[in-house]
Amino acid sequence: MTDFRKSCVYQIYPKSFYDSNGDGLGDLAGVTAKLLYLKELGVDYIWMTPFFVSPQKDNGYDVEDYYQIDPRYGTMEDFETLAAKAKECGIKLMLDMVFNHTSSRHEWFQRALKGEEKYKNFYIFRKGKAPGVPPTNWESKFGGNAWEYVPEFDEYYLHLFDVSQPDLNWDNEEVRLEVQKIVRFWMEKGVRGFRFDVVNLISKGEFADDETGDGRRFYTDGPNVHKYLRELNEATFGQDEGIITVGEMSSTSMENCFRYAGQDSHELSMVFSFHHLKVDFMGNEKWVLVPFDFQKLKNILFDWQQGMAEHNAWNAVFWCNHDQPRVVSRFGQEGKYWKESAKMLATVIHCLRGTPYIYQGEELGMTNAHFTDISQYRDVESLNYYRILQEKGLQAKDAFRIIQIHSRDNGRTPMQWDESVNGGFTTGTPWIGVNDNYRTINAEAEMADEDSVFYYYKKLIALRKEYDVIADGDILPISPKDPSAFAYERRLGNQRLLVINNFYERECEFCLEENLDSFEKLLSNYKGPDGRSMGRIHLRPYESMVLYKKE
Ligand code: TEU
Repeated sequence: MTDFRKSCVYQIYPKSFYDSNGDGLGDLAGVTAKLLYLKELGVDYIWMTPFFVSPQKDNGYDVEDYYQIDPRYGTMEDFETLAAKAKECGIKLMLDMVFNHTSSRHEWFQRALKGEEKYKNFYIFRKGKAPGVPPTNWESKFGGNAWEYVPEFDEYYLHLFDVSQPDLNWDNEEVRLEVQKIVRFWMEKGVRGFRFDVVNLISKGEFADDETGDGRRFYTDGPNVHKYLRELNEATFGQDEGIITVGEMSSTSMENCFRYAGQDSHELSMVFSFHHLKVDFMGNEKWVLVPFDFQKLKNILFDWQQGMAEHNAWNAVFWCNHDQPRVVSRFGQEGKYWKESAKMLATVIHCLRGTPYIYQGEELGMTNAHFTDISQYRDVESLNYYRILQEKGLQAKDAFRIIQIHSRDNGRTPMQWDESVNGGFTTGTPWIGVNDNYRTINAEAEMADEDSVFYYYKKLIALRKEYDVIADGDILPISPKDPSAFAYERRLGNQRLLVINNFYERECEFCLEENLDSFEKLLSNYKGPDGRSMGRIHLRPYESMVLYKKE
């Protein structure tokens, strides 16, 4: 059985990974072509975001047919080749399953629209409160009211995301059986992992107006999520111990995650939660510009680390994915200390208790997009909010600045392979612009430099396999209120690991009740001697180190 505690998952956004046929879109054959790169990095799983047939309104998170590969990404044969070749490289596949909603083009929804009761009952149709007034005031995550009116029925359907993504009705057993069939189909194709998209939203509670918010309290971690997850587990992946699962949990609570990812709860192997990535929001409001709150970041990560450990539940740990800006631009820096800060951020995450996830390009220190015009953006959410912010009275340039910082497209620019045109991603016209810095930040250059961010990630992945304390140890924050340092200890029996990071460019002094000189240094982003002296350490800009001792 794979020990997912010692594993590392690498996320691929196929559309932006590698284009094998010059049409400007990455594809499955492109992933196959780069397997040796991933093997060199040392990852155990690749999670690929959806490549099923889809109108691509939300880049594949709007699924039209769960059993077919979208021709833009290739064929079933390409998938089978990828699965076979990945296996030869010792890499397992994790697929992304979007079951909270389908595309409005899915046959089920099309038949629902034709008035077939069976399929109307696959979705959530409700009468309005009054003529022209939707059933509730809930807001869609992509902006606007979450209900769309269908004149033929004089009813509305619920879409927590885009209007083209109607929510499925999980209270209908037929829906749950269809979902099981799909999971089994991909298990039979050799898939060894599943990521379930926004899976804590599948069970809606009461359909009532939210007087104080956007409605999320009614449908987040809803009444039957645990029950439905256990049912899915028992009927599908739970039959095979080697399969790992991760649930994407939107605005979840820790108490619920104890159960979603509890060792004995028979739901999922682990969870993604996002609270630590809202520290540059204003409350839940993402579309504002505020500096990140370092203290809050530490508090949230440490609370989750310790809480989940106490309840024998397991985290996925990560900074980046296809919905997030690039972490080096967000919490590190792109300037003089680009490399040091990228490595420091990697250390913070990879030594935590949980399974680390790397998002494509993160291991190269890829940065935000730096687009200069709204026409360069592709993401439905960014385009919607650019409009909404202006409707709310912002000047176009101010709305644009917010999009530049928070857009999901920051993470979706093509992977930078080499210094050739388009960073070697495609010989055609890329579907979204390549970041200009590909001439300096690219895989080829980093693989030729043993001091690169790439090799640093490789070392972190290997350390987790070598040192049980990283996979299995307890977690103890060190001086959690320190204004500059992000430091913690991992402990397992007589093994101790100290992870000390300066999160800022300013130098700092850090003190511990400990003789640091007695620890062996396993890894650092600076070469040569460091500033340790008994129980004190002087940390240089973004300095990061992993110290180890067996007592
Ligand atoms: O994302 C869920 C989600 O709610 C967020 O990450 C969301 O994109 C962000 O909060 C908006 O600010 C998942 C997928 O990862 C995302 O790509 C999809 O668009 C979304 O579900 C709908 O399927």
